[in-house]
Amino acid sequence: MHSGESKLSKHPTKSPLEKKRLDYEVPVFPILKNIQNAYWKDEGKYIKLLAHETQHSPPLRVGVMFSGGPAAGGLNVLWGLYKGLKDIHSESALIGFLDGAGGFLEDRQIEITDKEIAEIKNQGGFTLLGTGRTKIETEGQMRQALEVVKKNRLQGLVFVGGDDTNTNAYHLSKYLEKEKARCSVVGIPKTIDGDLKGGGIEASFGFDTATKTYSSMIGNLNKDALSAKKYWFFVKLMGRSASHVTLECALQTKPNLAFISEEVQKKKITFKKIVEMVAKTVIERAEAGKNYGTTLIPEGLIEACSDMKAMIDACNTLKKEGKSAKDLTGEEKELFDSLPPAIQKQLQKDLDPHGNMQLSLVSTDQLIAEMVEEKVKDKKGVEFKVVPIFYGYDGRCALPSNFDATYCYNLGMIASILVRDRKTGFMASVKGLDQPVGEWSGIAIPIENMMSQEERHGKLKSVIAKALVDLKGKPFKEFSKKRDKWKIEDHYESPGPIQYDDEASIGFSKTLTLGLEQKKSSFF
Ligand code: FBP
Repeated sequence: MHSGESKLSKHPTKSPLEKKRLDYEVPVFPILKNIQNAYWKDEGKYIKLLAHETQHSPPLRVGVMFSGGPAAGGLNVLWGLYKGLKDIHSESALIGFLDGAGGFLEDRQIEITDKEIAEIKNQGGFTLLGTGRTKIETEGQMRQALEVVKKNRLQGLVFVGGDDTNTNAYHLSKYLEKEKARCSVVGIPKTIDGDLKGGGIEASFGFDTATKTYSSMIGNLNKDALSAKKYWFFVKLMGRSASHVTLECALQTKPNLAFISEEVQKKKITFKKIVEMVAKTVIERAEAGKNYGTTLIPEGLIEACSDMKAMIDACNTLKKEGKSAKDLTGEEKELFDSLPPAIQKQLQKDLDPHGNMQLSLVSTDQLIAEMVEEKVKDKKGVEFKVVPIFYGYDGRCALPSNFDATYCYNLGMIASILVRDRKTGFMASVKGLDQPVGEWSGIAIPIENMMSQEERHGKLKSVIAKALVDLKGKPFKEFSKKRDKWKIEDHYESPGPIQYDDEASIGFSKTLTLGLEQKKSSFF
């Protein structure tokens, strides 16, 4: 057994606020206060925790790993899982695999004990274990996984990740079942992008903290725009496929412009048209004496534009064939050649492990800025000075909001009960997130129910589809009703930094997206 050195020891210091956050007592919903009384009731589409008579369980050995981009609250999943396992039996053990599935397959691990837990409570990042984007997909990787499970005598394996991770967790659960490994595989819904939801998952963790962090900074930019009155702030926001982050930040801060990739794609808006739309607003605001403003741009926007998408797809295909953008032809070549050299370079970077272009590394903010500048430079009265900004990595590892800290701790505890009761292929979830914690219910969703068929690498595969912004949903409707007013008039709002103390009001506030979505009647 390889054992990894705890990464914590390399970061022994904490700021006063980080120290204070160690003492934040996370509330749990009532059933978790006495975990030994909890049992699962089948509700058809999901199973629900209810209280019953006490059950005793032998000690459990459980492995856990993070996967994909970090998201605030992940360390509280470890804390909740550890607490749940110890409540089930004081001799239970939690093994943390290092650097994601890559470290798991190589059996690089640490045992998580009271010492580690004392340091990670309510802290930001995935620091204790690290994370990675290795996937467990092939037959060979499944076999390797089985060996690690057997070697460590694991009764449970908890995957903290997004749609892809949970998809693979499901396939692994089936494989382990087939091999009679008696190890439960459980998923925890994580991603700041907010695109793992639906089917009983109300929100992925990390979205709350990330959007509050970005909105706080966008709010500051709004006030700067209105004070100095000389800059346009073009803010690119993370969210590769879905624009939930941009939509939430727009609702929180009321910028002059915000694009939603799903709408752009549906209306088949070209990149050229986007540039024209921004230029038009810049000119109209200049006519109103306002040579300043804020614009929000989702990371996935360039892929949502039909012309850019065709060019990016052509670049990806060439890359997979060992060729380069020099080999582009026709309209794709024309578009590629019209882009600034810095952007051309970014578009030619290596693909990510999913075979996608790394959009977080493409400066769409800069690109739109340069193209708009070209369009408005000779217009009378327009003084266009633009500051391109990217908010993404800045919000993934923030100190978790009270909401994420609490949600994650509760999710970790729910996962421990799933393992105890040998439930495999389930994702832990909480129902009633828009309600006070005392009214939350612990549920678990069979991952199989979330699966649909998608073409991956030319073959049909069962996967969890990403939850994109619903253009008929309340959050988008609210935005589209108000956005025209925000364009020329200044309705800027500044939500300020995340609050930790004012528990009753601001401290436990949820995202506007969650509030608006939960107003709808049906849960599924
Ligand atoms: P996950 O889906 O893994 O949570 O990651 C989401 C994300 O934050 C995207 O918005 C972004 O495209 C991606 O991570 C970039 O990640 P990295 O540069 O760390 O690979």
